[in-house]
Amino acid sequence: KGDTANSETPDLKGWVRRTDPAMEKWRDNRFGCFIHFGTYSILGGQWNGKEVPGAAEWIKVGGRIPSAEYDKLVKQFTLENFDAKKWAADIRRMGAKYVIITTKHHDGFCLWDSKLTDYDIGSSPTKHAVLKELADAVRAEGMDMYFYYSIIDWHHPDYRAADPKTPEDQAAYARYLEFMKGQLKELLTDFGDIKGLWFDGRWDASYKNHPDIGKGLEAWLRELKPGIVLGDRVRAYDSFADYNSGYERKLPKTQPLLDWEACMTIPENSWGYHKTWSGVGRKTPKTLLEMLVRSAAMSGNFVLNIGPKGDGSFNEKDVERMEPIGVWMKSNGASIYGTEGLALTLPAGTYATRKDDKVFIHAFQWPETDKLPVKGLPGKIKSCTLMTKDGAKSIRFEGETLLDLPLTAPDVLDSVFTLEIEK
Ligand code: FHN
Repeated sequence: KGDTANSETPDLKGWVRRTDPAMEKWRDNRFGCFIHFGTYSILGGQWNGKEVPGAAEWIKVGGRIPSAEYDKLVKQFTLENFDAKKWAADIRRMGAKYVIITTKHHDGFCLWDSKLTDYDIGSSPTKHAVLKELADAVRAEGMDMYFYYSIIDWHHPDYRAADPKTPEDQAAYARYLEFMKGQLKELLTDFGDIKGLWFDGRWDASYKNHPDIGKGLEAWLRELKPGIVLGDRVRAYDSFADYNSGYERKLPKTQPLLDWEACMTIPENSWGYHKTWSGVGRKTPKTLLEMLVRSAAMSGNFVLNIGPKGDGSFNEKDVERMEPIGVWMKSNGASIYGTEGLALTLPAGTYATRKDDKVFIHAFQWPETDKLPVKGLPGKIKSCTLMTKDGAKSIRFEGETLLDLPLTAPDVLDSVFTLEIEK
C-alpha cells in the first residue's frame, strides 16, 4: 500500500511555478522534519508480544487488530514524557526549517480535540494539547508548521474506500467529505499560522476516480487560507498542485522540472515508532545527509521522518541521527538553505548547490589525489574556502580545479568548499 506518485510524469499539464513569498519560503527551507505520531506509537510495531511485519503505523491492518481492541489504545495515550518545547528545540537543532505532523493518520485517530469526533486526543487521559503546544513551540523556534492529514480513514463509519455506487454509499461518502472539510477548517483556524497541508491516502478508488473532489477541496482551501502551500497529494494523480510530493523513500534520478519534495524514513519502511527496526536499510547520518544534499543539488526539499515513542519521548535511534546532522548543519547550513541545484561535471560522491554568487561543492567522497576538478561553473572563481573544524580555510585553485587539498576529509560527513564566482 502507498502512494504510487506522479513522480516521473513528464507532462506538467499547465503547472505554474508559484513565486509568491509563501512558496519562496517553502523553497528556501529546503530541510523539513516529518513526525508520525498517534496511538500506534504505543505499540511500536508489536502486538501481543510479537512483531508485526510492515510499517508500524499500519499495525492495525498488518496485525489484524480488531477495532474494539485497537481503539482501547486511546485510554493508554498518557504522554507522560511529552514536551513540545523539547521536540521543537531538538528538531530546530537538527537544522530543519519546517515540521509536518500527522494530525490524523489512516487509523482516524485525531491528535487534536476535534468537535467532529470523539476518536481523538480529547478522549485520552493526557492533559497535553499536542497540536497546539507543538505548533506554538515550532513557531517559537522560528520554524514553519505544516499539518499532515489522511484522506483515508479506517475509523469513520462514512468513509468509503471503493468507488461509492449505491445512493446510500454516495450519501455516506458525501457526509465524509463534509466531515473532512470541517476538520480541515479546525486545523486551519485553531492552531495559529499553519503554512500548508500535507495530504495522504489518495489511492482509494473513492478519491482517485474523481479528480474533481481533490480539485474542489484544493480551491476551497486556497480560499480559506490564501497563500497555503499544498503538495500534489491533494489531487488524484492527474496533475500537480504547488509541488510534487510523490518522492516517498526515494529521490529523483535527475532534477525534475517542477518543485518537489522527498520524504524519507530512517528504517526501510516504517514511519511510526518501531521498537526494533528489524527491517533492512537503517540509514546512517551520512546517508541521510547525502540525501538532503542531493535534494538541494536538484533544487528540491528533503523531509526526514521521525517516529516518537508512545510516551511522547523521542526514539534514541532517531536522535542518534538528528544530532550529527544538526552539528553539520550548524557550520554548513548556508550551503543548503535558500540554495538551488547546479549541474556541474564533478567526481562521484560530489554535488553542487548555489546561492547568488556562491557555489558550494559538497564532497561526500574525498578526492584520492590532492586535486578536485570542477567543470561548468557559471563564471571564474574569485576565491575558494574549505570548511574545517577551525573554520573556513583558503584553498588554492587554477582555472576550475581546486588544488593542494588536505590528505583527509576535514568533515567525516560532507566537506564543503565555498567558491565565490565573478559576476
Ligand atoms: O501509508 C502512508 C504511510 O504510512 C506514511 O504516512 C507515508 C508518508 O508519506 N504515506 C503513506 C504511503 O504513501
